[in-house]
Amino acid sequence: MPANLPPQYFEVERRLKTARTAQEKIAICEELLAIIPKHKGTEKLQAQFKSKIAKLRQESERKPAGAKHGLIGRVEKSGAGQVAVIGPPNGGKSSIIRALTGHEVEVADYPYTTRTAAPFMMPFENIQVQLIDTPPIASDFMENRLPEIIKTADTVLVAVDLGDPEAASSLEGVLAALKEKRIELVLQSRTIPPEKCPFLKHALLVGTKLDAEGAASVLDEIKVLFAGRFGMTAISTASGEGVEALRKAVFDLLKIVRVYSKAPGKKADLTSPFALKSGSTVMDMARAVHKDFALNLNFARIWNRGDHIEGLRVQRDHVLADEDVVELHL
Ligand SMILES: Nc1nc2c(ncn2[C@@H]2O[C@H](COP(=O)(O)OP(=O)(O)OP(=O)(O)O)[C@@H](O)[C@H]2O)c(=O)[nH]1
Ligand SMILES: [Mg+2]
Repeated sequence: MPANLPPQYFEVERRLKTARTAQEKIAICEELLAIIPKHKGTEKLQAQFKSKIAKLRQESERKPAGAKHGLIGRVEKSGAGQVAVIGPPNGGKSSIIRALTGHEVEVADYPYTTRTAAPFMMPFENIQVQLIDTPPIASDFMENRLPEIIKTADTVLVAVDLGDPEAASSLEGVLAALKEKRIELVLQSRTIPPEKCPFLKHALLVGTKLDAEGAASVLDEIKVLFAGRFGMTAISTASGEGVEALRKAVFDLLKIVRVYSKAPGKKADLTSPFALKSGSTVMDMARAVHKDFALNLNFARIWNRGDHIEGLRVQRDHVLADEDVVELHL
């Protein structure tokens, strides 16, 4: 079958011959990939460019100088939790982050727009959650340092492009690529034993481009195929549908409680909660406030407007609930 390449392809291809650095070559190959018409006759050519890009990326990452120039590495944690947003090329990862954080994250209609992992803060009520935008994962390629980022993140969002009729297989491709790195994404309600901690990660699927043609049926298909394996929510960053629900879903995925410290006789500062792991006790709260509190803690009193609790006296091992106001007594 003829490839039928447009004239623009040959113009860009000429630049490839004179490109010197790996980064330049990668950028040109990506441009070519975006130009190549997608049909059976160009499958081989597309595959050649994908593998060329993969090799160039590995080559450029091997050079120590690369690290100084923004290649990805661990992202220092900040805020109440760290969430890696991962997924296939062009799947809408950066758009999710842009919608949730309001930052000018780079978004474009060609694959491999995001080259390096970068953190952005998402406000949720009175806390900030750190979202990491990441380079894409394809079944045959993943940035060298991406597995480390996923392992250190608290939890994971996986973008699923609902505008792509092949979304299910590209999701399987992402999961398979992670499996090769011994990372398994699991349902958020599953308990992860401590010894499996960096390798098993709670994840939520985020269907993107809900406004795209055929999105509703792709969403149904993914829900059926992955039922029991993952929870799923869907958004359109174009119309704004589902964005606020996703913000809350990210908070729920993190499994944290927000608790406020209060001094006896004074009001609690409800603007700056401590974010503790769900299941944390009064003792954990005391440790977070100050080590002396933990050493000398006697009991605590708790208020919770939602649960109609008023100054309830509790012991050190009492498990805290979201929005508890805690008065520590030494
Ligand atoms: N119609 C529509 N298009 C969307 C939506 N979200 C993202 N897009 C488009 O999808 C394309 C890819 O979006 P990105 O957010 O850059 O995707 P990405 O996964 O970060 O892409 P890479 O970084 O290249 O892997 C862009 O053209 C976006 O405008 C949406 O909700 N609706
Ligand atoms: Mg991106």
